[in-house]
Amino acid sequence: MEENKAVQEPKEHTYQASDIKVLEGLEAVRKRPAMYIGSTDARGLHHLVYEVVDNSVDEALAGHCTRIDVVISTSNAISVQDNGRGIPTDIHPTEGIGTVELVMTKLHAGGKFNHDSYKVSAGLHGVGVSCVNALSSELIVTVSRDGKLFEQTFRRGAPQAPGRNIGDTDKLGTKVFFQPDNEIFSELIFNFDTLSSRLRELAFLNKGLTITIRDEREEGKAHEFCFPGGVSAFIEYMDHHKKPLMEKPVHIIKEQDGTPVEIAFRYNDGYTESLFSFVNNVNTVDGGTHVVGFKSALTRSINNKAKDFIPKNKKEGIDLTGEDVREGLTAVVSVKVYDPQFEGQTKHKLGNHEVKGIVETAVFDMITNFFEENPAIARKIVEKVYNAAVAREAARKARQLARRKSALEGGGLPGKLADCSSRNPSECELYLVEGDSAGGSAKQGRDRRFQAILPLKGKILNVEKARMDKILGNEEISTMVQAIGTGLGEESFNVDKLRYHKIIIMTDADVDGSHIQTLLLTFFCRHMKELIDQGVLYLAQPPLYKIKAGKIEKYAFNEQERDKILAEIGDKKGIYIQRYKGLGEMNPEQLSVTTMQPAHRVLKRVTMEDVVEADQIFTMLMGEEVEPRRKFIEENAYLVKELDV
Ligand code: 28F
Repeated sequence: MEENKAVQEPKEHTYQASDIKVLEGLEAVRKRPAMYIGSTDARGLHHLVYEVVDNSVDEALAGHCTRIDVVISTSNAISVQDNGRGIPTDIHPTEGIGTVELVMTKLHAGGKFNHDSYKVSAGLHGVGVSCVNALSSELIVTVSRDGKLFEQTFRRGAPQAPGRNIGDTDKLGTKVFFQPDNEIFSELIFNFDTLSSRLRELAFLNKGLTITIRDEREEGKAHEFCFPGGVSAFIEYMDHHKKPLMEKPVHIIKEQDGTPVEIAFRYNDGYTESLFSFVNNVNTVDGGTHVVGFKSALTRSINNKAKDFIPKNKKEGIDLTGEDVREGLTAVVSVKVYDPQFEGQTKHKLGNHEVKGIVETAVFDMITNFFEENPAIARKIVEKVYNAAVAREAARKARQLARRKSALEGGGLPGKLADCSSRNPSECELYLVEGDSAGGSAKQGRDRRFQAILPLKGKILNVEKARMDKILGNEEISTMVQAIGTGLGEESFNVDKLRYHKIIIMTDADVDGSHIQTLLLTFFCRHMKELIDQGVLYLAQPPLYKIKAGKIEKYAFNEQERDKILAEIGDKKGIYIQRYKGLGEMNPEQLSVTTMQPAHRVLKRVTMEDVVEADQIFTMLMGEEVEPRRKFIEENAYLVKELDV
């Protein structure tokens, strides 16, 4: 056949049994992509990049790759390049197809023999780069190895031809270019910051590995990460808004019984605990045995040390609990496990029992040594923990007193709570309403069968800067905690006692309202994070505008909706637009219809998508340091359209 200059016809490719199996495998991925990458929205799209990068990180873990470069192209295609050994380009001895094709088309080929790499087999991670291939309209692998440049192209996972040498090179490494398939993904635009923050995390977790990202869609937009300090640098990054109690984080790097353990922690003068944990570089948001091991070793070693610094009589009856030793602590726990077993509905909790003991042993020894070598720091930590314990005891007594007091006054529920009649938590909702006037309207506009109202007067305490005893001493917070029913603090928080399966924050759409909203979110994030994880917490979305024209009366929740309604109405006479400054401007009926009735209202669920970022933002906005807050406001002020003055 005359060779067609325009398109290189694919050479005849004799399909073997294994090919059919491979195509069936990739077909399965294309049929139900969410089963493999979780979703086909922005999260799933970005997960493609992490799958490819994980293979390069694996090559770095094996000690052969020192650099990974990621590029976002103008067409939102991604290329990832590493300087590892390069995927072998021979014909695989047992599979009878090229090794490159094997890695790119076989599910769970995993890029390496699993017994010698820390591939994560559970959860969304480790489905293998073959899924990326199946979900890409085009994917090109280029391998530099044995002096040759080898390339193979795939379309929606199917090889277009056997791979072939296209030139010579003196480099080593693997490059994967892929264009996500617009037939699969609802979102096709990559977010630079999302990718950058995960790449930064990987650079912290793999000390010394250089990872770069460049965005060809925006000239000069690029980041480069390399942290010889590893997780210790991670602590300094997360804590840079906080005042440290000690100069350098405690950094533990140990291979305990064949399990690499890397831990860093540092105390600051605040009261909140920020603990992040990883298994094979995957963020275990719900902790697990590695975290339990770290916590028990830390508690034990500090209690041991306390005997040296706290006089017997002062120590009487005050034992330092896990909560006390973690006040003001920022820590990162990272372990590498061959066969990680994940638990929990989100697969973000490590279940391997043996890891608890491994981490506990590694940490206890190292902390005890550290305290021996740094008595001044040990003393500072013990004193801080002891004061936390004393404050906790005081808070416990305050709670007991309050409980006794409210018991004496009859009924454990706060007077200000307008409770609902239903006793079935799963259908009940609690509205936390800013101000008594809106509270009044909400009480009148609610469905009293399943909607409870708790008016909050003015600003609640900024818990970012407060210790537990002050938190519980705050009237607004203790009222809210009593209404919610779960109790507070590690010792007594019990999600089974939750009285409402929806907690809805309803504040004015002005500066004060958003301040109260942020204070409430800080409180829930710091002290009732499980409610956020369980998807219980929501933000009410009151309307911003009311548009009247004759008999027409419509509500708009943002400028776009307002303009759309105005366009629909056209240029009739007598159009009346009201911009709501606060909930109090609506009568109960309006508030009910626009913001409270399930049939009409819009609720925004609060999620802890990226705990590191969230932690940063809360610390910066609510913490002690003024400078970072000023900088943040300066940098983001342009986002504020209509500043209420
Ligand atoms: C941009 C994405 O995928 N890098 C990779 C390697 C290196 C080896 C390898 C990969 C098939 C089953 C062995 C090289 N030399 N970057 C990447 N780098 N896969 S993926 O081997 C896969 C073979 O197991 C490699 C010696 N051993 C392994």
